[in-house]
Amino acid sequence: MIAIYPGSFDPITFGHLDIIERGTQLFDRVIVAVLSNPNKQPLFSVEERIQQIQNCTQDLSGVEVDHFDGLAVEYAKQRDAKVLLRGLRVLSDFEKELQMAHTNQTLWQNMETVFLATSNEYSFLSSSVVKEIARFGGSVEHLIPKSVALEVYKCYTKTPQ
Ligand code: COD
Repeated sequence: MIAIYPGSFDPITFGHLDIIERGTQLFDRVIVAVLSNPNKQPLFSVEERIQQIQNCTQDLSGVEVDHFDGLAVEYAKQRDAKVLLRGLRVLSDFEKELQMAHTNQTLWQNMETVFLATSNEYSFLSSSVVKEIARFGGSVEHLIPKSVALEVYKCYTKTPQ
């Protein structure tokens, strides 16, 4: 079975990678799908994010990285996938994610959403937290892969330590 893991991944974090890795234990293929028309201005272009995710998942079998525009449900139909994979960290995630899952089911009744609970150590982690720390000159190498951290530092002109 194919699962789509849609998201912004701006940038990819160890929390995302944990969900992808665990997803590969459950599904034949996990398609990591980067949204390419976000409302907010991303730090990295879609191409940069795809490259970053590909580099970080190259040793995992059953992972594909792609991008999509518009509705996740339409993309899932195109890719012949009936599952959206999502991660849950805190109660506020649950409220937002449940609303999205219900909305998606009104758009396509076959669309199932599978939620994976975050691993404890990543329950606080988001791309926004990473950007906030880096913006103020802090280190983020414990939160995201080193190669991605170097690119994040470049955006904020931080010299790696
Ligand atoms: N641990 C576990 N899970 C995590 C962690 C962590 N530390 N960090 C993030 N996650 C999970 C998030 O909960 C989410 O499930 C997923 O990883 C991706 O997270 P982000 O932040 O990179 O991406 P989002 O949540 O901003 O992505 C939102 C979408 C792009 C998927 C959504 O807006 C979308 O589908 N847009 C297309 C339009 C559409 O179809 N909308 C829905 C119907 S209205």
